[in-house]
Amino acid sequence: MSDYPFLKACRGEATEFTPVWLMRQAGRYLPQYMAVRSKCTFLELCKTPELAAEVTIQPIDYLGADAAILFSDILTPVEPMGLKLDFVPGPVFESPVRSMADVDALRIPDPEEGVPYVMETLRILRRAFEGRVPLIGFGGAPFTLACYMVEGKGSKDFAHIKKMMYAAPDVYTALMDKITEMDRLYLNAQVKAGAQAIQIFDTWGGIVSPTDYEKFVLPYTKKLIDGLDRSVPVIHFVKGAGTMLDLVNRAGSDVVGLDWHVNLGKARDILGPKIGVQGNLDPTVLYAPHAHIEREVKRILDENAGRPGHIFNLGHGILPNVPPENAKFMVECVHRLSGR
Ligand code: 1CP
Repeated sequence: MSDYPFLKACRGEATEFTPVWLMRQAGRYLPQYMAVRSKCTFLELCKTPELAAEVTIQPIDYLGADAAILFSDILTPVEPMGLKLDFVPGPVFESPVRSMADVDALRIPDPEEGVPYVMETLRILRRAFEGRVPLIGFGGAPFTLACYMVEGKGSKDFAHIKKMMYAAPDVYTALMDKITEMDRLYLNAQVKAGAQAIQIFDTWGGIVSPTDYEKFVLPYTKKLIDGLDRSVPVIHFVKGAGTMLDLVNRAGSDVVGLDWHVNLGKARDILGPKIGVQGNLDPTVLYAPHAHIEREVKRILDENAGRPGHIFNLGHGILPNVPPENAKFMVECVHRLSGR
């Protein structure tokens, strides 16, 4: 089933309409999700394949999105490395990684043993979706995973990870090497379990200067992508990287994710005709009246100007309290306005 519009667009082939899905399309804005989530914790949900599969399917049924994304978190595979993880609701590591001894203590488990529930969820989903929508697996980019592992939680200034980068480069390098290897095994195991595309989320890749991105972030993402099973397309999303798309492109993905700080047409000119793009609607637009949502969808489609290799998406995850019907209307607009 390689002729799903989403997969064709990933490969740069022409499609009858522009495929669309939403980052974080399963989640708190959907009452169906809250009904399942009210009976267990977020981690229990991720670790129970039948429930994780159920909430993955919800936005496909409701929104009519053209691709499904595994329900999990970028941090689930970090827990079996030996770091106790909690969500409150953002992720928290009890003992952050700060020294070489901390790095040495991290394990690189076989994904089928470390995160069997992720692999089982993918197998259930592949059976459930066959002939309907393709299934996206995902992971965090090494740098974004390192941000959480070193800070211990989200951060505004990321002082701990930057301090490690600048003042203890040997510790930073050892940590990044270990995370990159874990990620490579994890994502390849997802492909083996049924993922038909892989998305790499580098949510914090844009917090460093272009010079530091090239030195401290890019080499690891590139090494990761070079080591992936390329029988499936790879999407690489770096938030806040609009000024360094040439560097992001060097990591070697098939598709580059775009946030909303960059003009899609200009981004495509920088990336070149062989690279697909995914994005780039400002997520807050889903709070706007329908007429405004429709104008913004049209503007982005116009910026793409019919070039093949465009996947419509938000520029970052869907926000809480978005009216579900606005998300559904957005998907409808993309299909209606791009139909050719
Ligand atoms: O209580 C709850 O229900 C938990 C909320 C929640 C959910 C629904 C978290 C905690 N993670 C998720 C699911 C999730 N996370 C998906 C699901 C698949 C989908 O429908 O798209 C995905 C792809 C992620 C990936 C993820 N987690 C990223 C990368 C993408 C992004 O949004 O930037 C990041 C940075 C995380 C960390 C994380 N997990 C949860 C929260 C609230 C956060 C963000 C914390 C922060 O801002 O630092």
